[in-house]
Amino acid sequence: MNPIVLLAALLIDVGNPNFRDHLGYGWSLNEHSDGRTAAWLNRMEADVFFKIAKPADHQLEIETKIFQVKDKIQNVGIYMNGKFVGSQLCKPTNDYQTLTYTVNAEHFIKGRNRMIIRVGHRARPKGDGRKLSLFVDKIRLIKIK
Ligand SMILES: [Ca+2]
Repeated sequence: MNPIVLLAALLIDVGNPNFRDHLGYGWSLNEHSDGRTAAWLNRMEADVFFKIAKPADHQLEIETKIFQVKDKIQNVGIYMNGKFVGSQLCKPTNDYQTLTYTVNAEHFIKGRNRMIIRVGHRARPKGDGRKLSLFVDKIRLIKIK
């Protein structure tokens, strides 16, 4: 675990080997692309682990590019410590986008937290053996109050 704490924000730089301990089940390998470090989700859900000293309301931001599945709008749901937080529909774009969620204090626990990112769709790109959905660059948790 190697979180950078800045202004009460927790940043997980996905794709950077120094942050790999934050990622559990559901992630493909670390990659470099578009001048960024990132990793694909290659399952329907993926685990993210992080530590919090004291539960508080946070804004969660996931900076990601999606693998577009024909005729489908990607839907991304978040579970924190087993409790459903919310879901967002992704914009159908090949650019990076930031998905934001409000996570209330009661969703967190003091110490090690487990977040699950759950996707609605994944698909196999041509020439790639994996079934992909989100290419995640950064995950931020920003304290609201
Ligand atoms: Ca990154």
